[in-house]
Amino acid sequence: MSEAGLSPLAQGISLPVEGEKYNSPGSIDVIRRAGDEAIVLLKNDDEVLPIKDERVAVFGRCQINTFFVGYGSGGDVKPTRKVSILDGIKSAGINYDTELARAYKAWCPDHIPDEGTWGKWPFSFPEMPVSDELMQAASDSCEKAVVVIGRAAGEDRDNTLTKGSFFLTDEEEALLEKVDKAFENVIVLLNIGGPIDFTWLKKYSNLKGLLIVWQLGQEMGHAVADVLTGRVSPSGHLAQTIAEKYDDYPSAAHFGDPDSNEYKEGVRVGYRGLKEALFPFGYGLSYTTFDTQVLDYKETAHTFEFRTEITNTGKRSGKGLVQLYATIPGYDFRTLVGYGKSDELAPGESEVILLPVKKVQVSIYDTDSESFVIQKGFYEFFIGDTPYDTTVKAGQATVTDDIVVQKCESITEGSEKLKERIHDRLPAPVETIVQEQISFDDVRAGKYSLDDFIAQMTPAELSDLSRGEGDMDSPNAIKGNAGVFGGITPALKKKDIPIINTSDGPSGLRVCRYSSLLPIGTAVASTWNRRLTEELYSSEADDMKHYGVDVLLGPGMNIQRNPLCGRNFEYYSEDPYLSGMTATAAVRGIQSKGAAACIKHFACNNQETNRYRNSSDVDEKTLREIYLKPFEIAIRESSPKCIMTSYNQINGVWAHYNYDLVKTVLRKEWGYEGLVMTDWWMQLADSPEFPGVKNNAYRIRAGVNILMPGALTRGDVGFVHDSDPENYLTLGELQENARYILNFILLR
Ligand code: BMA
Repeated sequence: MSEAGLSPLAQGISLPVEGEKYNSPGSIDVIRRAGDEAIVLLKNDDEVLPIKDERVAVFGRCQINTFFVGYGSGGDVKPTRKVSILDGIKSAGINYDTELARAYKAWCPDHIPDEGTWGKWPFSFPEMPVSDELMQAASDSCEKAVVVIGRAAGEDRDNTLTKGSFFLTDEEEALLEKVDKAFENVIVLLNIGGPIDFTWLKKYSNLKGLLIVWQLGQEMGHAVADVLTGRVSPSGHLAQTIAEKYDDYPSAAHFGDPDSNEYKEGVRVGYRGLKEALFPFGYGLSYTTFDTQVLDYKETAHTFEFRTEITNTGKRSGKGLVQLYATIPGYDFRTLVGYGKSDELAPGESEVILLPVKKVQVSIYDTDSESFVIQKGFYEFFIGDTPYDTTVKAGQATVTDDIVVQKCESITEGSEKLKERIHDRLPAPVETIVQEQISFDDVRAGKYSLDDFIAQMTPAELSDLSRGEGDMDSPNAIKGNAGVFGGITPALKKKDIPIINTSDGPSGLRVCRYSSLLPIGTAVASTWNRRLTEELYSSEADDMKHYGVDVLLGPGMNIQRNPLCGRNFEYYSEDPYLSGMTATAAVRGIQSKGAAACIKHFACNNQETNRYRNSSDVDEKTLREIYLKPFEIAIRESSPKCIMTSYNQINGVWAHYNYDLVKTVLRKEWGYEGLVMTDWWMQLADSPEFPGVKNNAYRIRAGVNILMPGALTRGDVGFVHDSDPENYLTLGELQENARYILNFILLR
């Protein structure tokens, strides 16, 4: 985003790193272990993997120019080191073709990939042509070939259906063809942030090994080598479907329109809309094999409980995964309702894994009754390696009558009903009863109530409290911060209200200091390991503590609706349950040391094209069962202290103006008490229900507490307020808004 007058960071310019080389204690180790467990083995014919003592020829320039993370606010992290795939192969002592490596090392510096500018980053890098002589020499001295293919996309940068983005380039295809002719054992490593085209796979008969190694952060090369050498058996499983071809994806025909996208596929996202796939959701091979039994199953008032046992039935140690799927009456697909990752199991070793399923997890949204209902009918549960695998029946249940589990209010009806709701629910103002001037410290000390304090605040002070200081990289916080709020004016400072600082991002702190670069979100989800995920993000919490960062703007957790979405690397999965549970673990890790997580982007931010203005047009059932569900799970399971509304519109209403999204669903139905902030900057608009109420007044009426980073530029009219709610924000609304902000600061 480049806007005259905004800070370099706000214009997407990465700022230089300062200060000492720092890695929080244990971060290097947990980042590597998360990388180890994220890698997904898709193909291993003739047990071509792991590499034993064979000599290996490594092709592909991304062995050197490895993609460690995607682009944008989630990728601008400055780690103390970045271990490339070749570095990892070398340090693991793999017997690799040094002549070939030398050729790549000589070629790459002369063909430095163009870094690009904000939103124009390269999806891929030019590939080095390999001469016949070099290929011959390599095949003469090596038994196996490894080919690294790299891709990246990001914020403001959706993938495109072109060669070099979703499709392979001619050079990449030529390289694969040459290698496939020269070697009998070919292994491909996909250094990617999300699914690409796989139609090329069947062309190469000697391609026996296929690994998605993702973008694994600073320790990437070591994690890749750990799996290549068999130091670790791969245990990653797909968090999204890999279809035969792009057009198979249920959203393929309704993605990427700059103005609006109707989610015509409804709930049929990913595996829910596909009877089969090239590599299904949940799929992942190991160097060993596992068998899972159901030891017992019982139904209680509110749960279905499964006790399972997973056994390593192979010859190598490894971690196994138990996935539990349910059939739900009325749906012709099975739904993920539980999963558990085992510890490292030696051959023959077993582990009992408990899978408690809350009955509400099999409820569906009934539009007529505006409620979540466990429908009467027959439910079956299966343990399987994908939603299509019904090998092991785990249990069944018959529900004799519909059970309403949550009464809701329709949030996609017209403006008139919304206007009534808003009118009926305007919060009453808080009267001033304490004459003595109260400070925020007095409230902290319990001398006065928060409402006593708020009652003494003027409308101007309340207004200033509801916005950030103005721009990113505030001088009042660590260099490179994303902006501050709280005591941002002399009047608010005088009241002892502290400054709260925010920083990106989900894969590491985006500050001008050395901090850990973690694996990307979808790689973390591919571990299917909640304990490890929590441990990983608690290492980022250490960085936050070390640098005094109050709020992490992450995790990003929108549903991966379509493989072209540029921010899929940051997000977790196509499945609401896996997304919600991974986010839950991440929030627990981030908040484990007192800092705040800010889950984002609420909601339906499923494409980057025209992200500030496009509208995600979604029916209510789909909205609630798929796109809001991960946020609901994370809020109910981990109480994130903040949530960020998304840039886009939802059914024509911007998220940061969406009363029903925030006050009806988030506050009223989910009981969320945390802080709601906008994404960075927001569009100006008049309220359709109250045309006199516009911009920040419209935002606060919708319940979005803080405008970040706060710039009152873009012609913002600021606040007006009166006791005339038809045309003005009321004092009660401003005070209620302040209560959420000050409660957040109190409870931080
Ligand atoms: C916006 C979004 C958010 C990010 C914020 C601050 O553009 O990308 O995800 O947290 O900027 O950098």
